[in-house]
Amino acid sequence: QQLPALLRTMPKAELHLHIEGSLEPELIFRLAARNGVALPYASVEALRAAYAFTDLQSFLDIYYAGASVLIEETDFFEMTWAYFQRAAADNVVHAEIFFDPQTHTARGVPMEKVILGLHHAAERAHQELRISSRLILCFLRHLSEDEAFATLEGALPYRRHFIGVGLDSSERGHPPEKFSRVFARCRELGLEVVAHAGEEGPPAYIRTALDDLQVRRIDHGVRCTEDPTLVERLARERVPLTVCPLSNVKLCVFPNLAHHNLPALLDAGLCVTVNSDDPAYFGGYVNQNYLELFAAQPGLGAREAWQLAANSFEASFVADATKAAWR
Ligand code: ES4
Ligand code: ZN
Repeated sequence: QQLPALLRTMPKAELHLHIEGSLEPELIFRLAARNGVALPYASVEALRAAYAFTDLQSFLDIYYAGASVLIEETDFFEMTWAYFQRAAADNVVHAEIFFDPQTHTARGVPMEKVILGLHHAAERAHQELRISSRLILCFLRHLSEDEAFATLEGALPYRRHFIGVGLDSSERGHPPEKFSRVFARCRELGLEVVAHAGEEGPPAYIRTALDDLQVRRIDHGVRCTEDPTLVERLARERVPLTVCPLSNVKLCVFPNLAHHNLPALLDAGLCVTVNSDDPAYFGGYVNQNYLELFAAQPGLGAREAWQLAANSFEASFVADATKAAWR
């Protein structure tokens, strides 16, 4: 079996990973006990049994409940360090990691504990695992733009610890343009900008993410194929899509991996990448995404594997000089 070995061992970048989505049930229960947080689930098994999602919102409800056990800086550190060890096992050499500060600050956790916990894990991963990484602060789109501005304000003392901002949480009814002003401010500050769009939302949300937010990448974006003119634009402008195959199946965006449109996106000449999104909830880390997708799609082979890995580096926010050194 040469193809699985190639998928496992090829160096790759991961560009769409919510760190709170890497919290495994065992760690959730350990932190709940340590912090005295009550969980609405009796056991690890009962929690795992609840991971049967019907759409994005049914997942988010459980994801925010899981994140409620994170209180101290060391909790954020332990979660992030556990992710980096998994990433190293998957030959991830570079990771751009989303975090959702509002999920924590709303519970009274100081911004400093969130960001420094993540940052110290990233430093250790660089030293001990040789993984480079960057942090991307996500605004929760079901909250207001004013709350996003307040979150940005609270994070600016730690500006040097994150390279960009993103937009996540409930997509339908919360179009990108709701955040036009705060994204304009972020761009002025020199932050990279990305947004989830076209996961559950319509292709129109991908357009407004590009036009109104001026994003550099689209997270998910799989519904672009409903609008051929938009697909042409994404190809022409080489806007990367950070696609998450197992996530899309778990959230019922596609019925199974054999029906996933990633091959069509590649054929259309898009800069598609493969990522894990919320690996503790969706059935596996990045290599599992590659392995299951390639197993389900006979048209995907070594050529496409190399293309996807190359795309992951092309789409990353590291400087071009670093990209040249990777080659
Ligand atoms: C997310 Cl899969 C997904 N979509 C939107 N927001 C999210 N936050 C964490 N996972
Ligand atoms: Zn996501």
